[in-house]
Amino acid sequence: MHFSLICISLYTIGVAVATPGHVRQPLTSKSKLVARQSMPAINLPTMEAFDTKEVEPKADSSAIRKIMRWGPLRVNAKNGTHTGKLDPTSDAFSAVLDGMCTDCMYITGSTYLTYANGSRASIATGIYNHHVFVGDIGKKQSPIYSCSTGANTTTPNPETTEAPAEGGHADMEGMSAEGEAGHSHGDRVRRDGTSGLAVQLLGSGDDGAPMSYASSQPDVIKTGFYVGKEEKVMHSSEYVNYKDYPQDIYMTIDYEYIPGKPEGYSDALHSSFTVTGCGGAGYEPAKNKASSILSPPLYITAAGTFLNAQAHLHDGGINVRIFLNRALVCDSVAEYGSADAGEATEVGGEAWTTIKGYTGCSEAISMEVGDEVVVEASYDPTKHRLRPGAVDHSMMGEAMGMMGFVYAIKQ
Ligand SMILES: *[C@@H]1O[C@H](CO)[C@@H](O)[C@H](O)[C@H]1NC(C)=O
Ligand SMILES: *[C@@H]1O[C@H](CO)[C@@H](O)[C@H](O)[C@H]1NC(C)=O
Ligand SMILES: *[C@@H]1O[C@H](CO)[C@@H](O)[C@H](O)[C@H]1NC(C)=O
Ligand SMILES: [Cu+2]
Repeated sequence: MHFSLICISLYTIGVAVATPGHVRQPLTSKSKLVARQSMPAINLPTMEAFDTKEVEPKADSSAIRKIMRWGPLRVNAKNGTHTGKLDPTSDAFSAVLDGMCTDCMYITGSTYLTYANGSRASIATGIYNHHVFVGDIGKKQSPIYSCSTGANTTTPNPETTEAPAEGGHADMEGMSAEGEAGHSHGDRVRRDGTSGLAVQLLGSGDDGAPMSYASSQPDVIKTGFYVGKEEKVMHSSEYVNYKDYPQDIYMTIDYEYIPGKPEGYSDALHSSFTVTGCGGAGYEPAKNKASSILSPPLYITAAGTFLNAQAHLHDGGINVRIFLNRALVCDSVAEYGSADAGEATEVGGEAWTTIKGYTGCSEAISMEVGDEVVVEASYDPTKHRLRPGAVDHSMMGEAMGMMGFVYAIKQ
């Protein structure tokens, strides 16, 4: 199981092609779709790689593995001025990443932060990786499921898009839906495959595990994310500096790919189901007792293979389960602890454990058009306290219950 679903991984990023300035994408009657961040693709600078190292592949022996870095990216002192949008204490960066392969099949990749000398920048050194989103500009996607409410999603990843706003800056005004201001996902923007949005390819947040398109059952299916020759790979990220001096860091991507469109591999993408169906992803769970909620039925609209599933919950969450035609097919359980040495485990004087990972479902599951999917998310704030809103810089106390997964549409 090498798949990480993180808040930002639920995004596609709106890269404005024909929509200058802040744009609120069209709302459907059943969904709260709110524009978030913008990034005119046209103005996105291209950043050359600082350095590149080729190392032995781990996930697929036929792949090429590279560790590439971009920077320096200056993250201002805690008491300095900031450009972040999803978190007002963070600094935001975005660029087309020169050197990332195109006309190639991405197998796996992780993103993390380093200093010039290669050592890690992390909470332990005063740097919080709010998120790194690595996207494919130009990738076309078709929807894979619709909501029973009648509003077909127009994206296989209906969770969120960051929609275009001026100068690559997110618009706080767009963040009020579902009460999750300051949190990096949950709202959704309609997209239609022709709008020039960036589709998520790789990425990570503070739980920084790799995102893998590689099937654990290569005899059943081989999967990867194909980036076309005319497409571009970009990043959009935010970091917080807890030190009172600026720090220069390097956005680092460790990834494996196979050049071209390798024989026998299916093109897969990252998507997610949420218990809120087609609405915003955030909701308020019961505060003083265990509770579960079920999504409305979702219906598969593109036959394919579901694999590498992993939950996304907030603290207090227990598990997310997927029922396919009423049968339990995946149960992804949160694992609590301290994610990292140096991670704050005390908030407002109270001990607090945080989700450090999840068990996942790597098995390839075939889904047919018309299949019914129901998502269930369980919270138990008596076992693990909900994430405190005001204290944590990035999250409100609200819950999310999502299952992220890789999906290879049958050709
Ligand atoms: C931030 O704090 C440091 C250390 O106290 C101080 O030297 C610096 O001038 C402060 N910067 C601003 C912009 O206030
Ligand atoms: C690497 O650079 C960072 C930031 O400048 C510094 O704090 C750290 O001590 C350096 N590590 C080594 C091994 O030189
Ligand atoms: C949603 O999509 C499915 C499959 O493409 C189609 O059969 C159905 O009519 C659509 N529903 C709406 C409300 O557009
Ligand atoms: Cu979340």
